[in-house]
Amino acid sequence: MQKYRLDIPNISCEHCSKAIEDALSAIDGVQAVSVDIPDKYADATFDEADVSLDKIEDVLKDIGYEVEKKTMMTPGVGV
Ligand SMILES: [Cu+2]
Repeated sequence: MQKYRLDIPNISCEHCSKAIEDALSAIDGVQAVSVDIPDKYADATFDEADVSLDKIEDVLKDIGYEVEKKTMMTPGVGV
């Protein structure tokens, strides 16, 4: 399992948060999504056997959100 924090500068409101959560939750392999509106990031937890970070970025791009920076937040290897 991998967890990444994705900085997305154009997150601005509840609507953005909902759109991102819905789009990412619909992807096979994505386990958890949480969006922070004031700090403009989304945390995504996913199984890298089912989905790649590239795919997640593509889906975000399709709905109008460009990922500016990715930070690995995975708590431990093999978790
Ligand atoms: Cu918005």
